[in-house]
Amino acid sequence: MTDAVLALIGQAMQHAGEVRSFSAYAPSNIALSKYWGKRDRALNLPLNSSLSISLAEWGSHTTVELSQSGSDQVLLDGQPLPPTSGFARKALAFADLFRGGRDVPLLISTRNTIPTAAGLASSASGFAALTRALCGSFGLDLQAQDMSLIARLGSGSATRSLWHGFVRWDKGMRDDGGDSHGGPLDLAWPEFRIAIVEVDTGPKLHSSRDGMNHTVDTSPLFSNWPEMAERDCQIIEQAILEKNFETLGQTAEANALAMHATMQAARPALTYLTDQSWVILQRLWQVRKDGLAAYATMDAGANIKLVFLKEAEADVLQAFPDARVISPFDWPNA
Ligand code: 2P0
Repeated sequence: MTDAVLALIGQAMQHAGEVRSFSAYAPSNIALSKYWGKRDRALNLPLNSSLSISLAEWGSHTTVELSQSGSDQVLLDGQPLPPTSGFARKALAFADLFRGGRDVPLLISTRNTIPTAAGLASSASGFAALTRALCGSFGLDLQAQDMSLIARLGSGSATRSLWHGFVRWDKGMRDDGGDSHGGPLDLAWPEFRIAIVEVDTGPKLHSSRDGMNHTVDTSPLFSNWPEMAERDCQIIEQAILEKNFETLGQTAEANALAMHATMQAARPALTYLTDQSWVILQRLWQVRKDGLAAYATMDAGANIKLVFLKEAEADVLQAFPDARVISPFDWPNA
């Protein structure tokens, strides 16, 4: 089986020029309908499609250039990283896709604009920005859809970070992954809001990658997940197109809770949610009973993300004073 991404890069390389300095930006994203479980672990091919909202100015700025020192260097937020660190190793291994065995020492510099306190993993924006920067640096003229395929090899969630606004990642059917990429939903919803309610910013005990593989391998509830998640993805896409916020919110919250239920049924059990996460969820359900139209979604971490519309913003902030609100469409190209 030929990896579709390597074929794509190989083809584009035939027209590439000299390596030059190139800077790029990509936003982070939060899935409203989750990616959880892979049909191919090497290519990050998912068992189900997913749909996300990009986080506008919360993301990664990355510059790729030739390293003047003659050896690879990776900087994160201005600090040089040891080449053996997890982030440096992953970034350089990813750059090898473009170097194709040639001796091209690179300086890769990434700056994240996601507030550290928000505790959001940045692999989605990190690999999407790195893909854009590497393509620019190596002179590859690729469409966003093709860059999405490449970013997927770095991290599944990066597949969705090549665009602003709502993005759907179609799981695709092909074994080589050539049809498993993101694509934007052609619709702006300026009133749409997402807020992060911080719970715990400490390092995770289990990476998402290990967590999802463990769930697929051991959870008796997982067999129900791919079909249900595919259906949720469709329902949420339709709700967005109709601007039906209630259906969107209800489905997104149920989808996230179902994903966490598959983990809890894993053997041994896995949970990213803490007591405090549940306290926030209970508070949300109480204020919703009192009429607040806000819904929750949770990822492979303890933080709670709330989705709501502009008209509910003041009430959300009253109930959750520490929430950090993002306006995903308040961005020049969103
Ligand atoms: C998502 N998550 O759809 C889901 C929901 C976490 C929970 O994508 O192994 O870091 O690199 O493909 O992308 C996080 O998983 O995993 C993730 P890999 P990734 O956003």
